[in-house]
Amino acid sequence: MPHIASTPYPWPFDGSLQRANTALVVIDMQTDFCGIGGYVDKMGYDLALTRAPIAPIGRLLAAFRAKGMPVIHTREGHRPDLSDLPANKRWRSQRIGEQGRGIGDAGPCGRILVRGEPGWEIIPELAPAPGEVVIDKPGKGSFCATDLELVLATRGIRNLVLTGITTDVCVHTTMREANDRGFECVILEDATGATDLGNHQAALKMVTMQGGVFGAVSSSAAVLEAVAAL
Ligand code: C5J
Repeated sequence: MPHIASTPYPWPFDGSLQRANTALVVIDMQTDFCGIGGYVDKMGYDLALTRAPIAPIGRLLAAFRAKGMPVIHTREGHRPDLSDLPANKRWRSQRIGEQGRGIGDAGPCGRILVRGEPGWEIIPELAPAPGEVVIDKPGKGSFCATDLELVLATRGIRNLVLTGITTDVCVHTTMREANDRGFECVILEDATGATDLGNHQAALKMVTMQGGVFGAVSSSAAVLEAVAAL
């Protein structure tokens, strides 16, 4: 049975690793999270940490596309009228970096995390290919207020290979939401990144507790090897 080498168990749990039932999920690889002048940059965090997964994700995208396997991208962002931006989310975002400038406000890459603005776009290196699903989400998780679950059910996708940024926020929230819905998840240590290295490492460690409480942890190399054999 095909497996991906991972911790704390070979993934997926039952060896049902097939081209059709396994999707690469690329979370929030947007300029606002990893580009110069974007939200994370203006908050003062180290962009090298959130840019680290770009090359591994690029290799994974090429491999999944070559095998005709499903690829799903997500974007965090809000309507231009901010009607889907909770007041507390906006208020908190204005407390860090350039004081008073947070989600919805104008920045060097347009209005921060607002749909249609340059900073909200997925970075060109990892741009979705024609036909790939793009999920627009107002929250940290990819299932809240989106049609992701319906898309996965319609396509018969059960296994999710989770990549993107940030490990401890949107990737972790998505992994928890997916796990609770019965999806089999693996998170890739070198294809994710956080605004803080310690948080990245802690988020990965959390997954491995209790026999794999949310799924498993692996690497892009292990996934590439398994996908090549499918
Ligand atoms: C955050 C994300 N950290 N994509 N978003 O606000 O992780």
